[in-house]
Amino acid sequence: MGRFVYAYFNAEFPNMTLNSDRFLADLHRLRQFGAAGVGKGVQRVAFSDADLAARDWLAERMAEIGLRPAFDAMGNLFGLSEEPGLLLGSHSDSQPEGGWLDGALGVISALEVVRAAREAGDRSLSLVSFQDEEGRYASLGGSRIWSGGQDLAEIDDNQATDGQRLRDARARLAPRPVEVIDAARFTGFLEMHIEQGPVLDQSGDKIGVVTAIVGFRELRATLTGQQNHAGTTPMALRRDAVQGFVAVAARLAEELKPLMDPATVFTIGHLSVAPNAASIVPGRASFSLQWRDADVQRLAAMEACIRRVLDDEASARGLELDVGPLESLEPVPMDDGLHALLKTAAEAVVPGQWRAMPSGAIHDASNVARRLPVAMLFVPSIGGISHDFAEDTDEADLVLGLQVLAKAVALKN
Ligand code: HGY
Ligand code: MN
Ligand code: MN
Repeated sequence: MGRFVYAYFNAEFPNMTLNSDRFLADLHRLRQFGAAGVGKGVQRVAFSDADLAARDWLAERMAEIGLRPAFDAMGNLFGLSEEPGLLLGSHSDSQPEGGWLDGALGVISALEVVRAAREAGDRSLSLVSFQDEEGRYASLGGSRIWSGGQDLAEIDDNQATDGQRLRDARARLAPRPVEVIDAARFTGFLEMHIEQGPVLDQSGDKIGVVTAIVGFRELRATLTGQQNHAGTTPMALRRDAVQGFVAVAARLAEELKPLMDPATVFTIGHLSVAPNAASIVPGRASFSLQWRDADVQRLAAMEACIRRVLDDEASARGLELDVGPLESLEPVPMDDGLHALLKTAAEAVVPGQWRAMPSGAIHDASNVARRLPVAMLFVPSIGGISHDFAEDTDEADLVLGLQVLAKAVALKN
């Protein structure tokens, strides 16, 4: 696969040469930071050694092309241009068992487009790698704080599942200087991402132009009973936290159904049992409850059902119930103007092989939309797999996505 030339649509920057070899080489280089498992998996959770090393590498790439690398207090890394203009990017942290493209594709495609644009003389494009999009401390944490969705002080004591607090993780940024990055310097945000679902893979379409990003709700709950001997404690006297969890999970599987439509999702993805020993009646069960939909009424109805079932089962079993703060993101429509640019660009690059579609995953664009017009495009995920070491996309499809992104930038500029 070799270079191809991409023409800007304005006389000022006659030709932009995207280099697909360079783009793919950078993607594979980023994958090395936290490379794990078989194939192309990564473990690059927010503020880990691998994550910080990857950010330092990205900062060097940004400086190399004349951008000013700048961290903010949440560890978001920006590559700032001399002139106002579009912001391109995504995130470079990963899930605990993640794929090589989730977030990374958006950052590296942005790097290639900005680099090629600067080589053609355009100094208006900036790029960003947001921090903690994967919610190790707070879902979409970096872009949430940057966009003013919450104050840093509200989440600084949040703990990762290993107990580390965000404030202690952020301390690992030192001695890197941090600064406030003003959204006013940007005119809009474009994010390329893998679909992370089956739609493009099954349809054979090459590009998804996102119409809207779903709404998101998450609660963390803990049921506390009585830890005791598994042999001598009669069943009738037990206050077993795991049995309480099992009852909650079983009831929600039934009672949420009538509230959901085919696109609604509900996930219990995290469960920890204490003390987690075969001969001890478990005293504590902590778990996550996460649900997503495009309709806020439906999200609210599901929340009411979840809270009711938690209360019912805790009191029926004499268990203490602690429920953490609700994490929420409202459904976000894409900016009409930028969305139209992406559709025009997709039709130019892959005529008839693209579709407009909603995003079932949440993305940094959900937060950035508080401050800027945003739009997103997807490339296919093989087998619809993501948040797994096996996540992958054909390199030819990655390059098509890069072309569409560059085309949209050319149309915008
Ligand atoms: O969960 C999400 O949708 C995103 O991949 N963090
Ligand atoms: Mn992502
Ligand atoms: Mn993800």
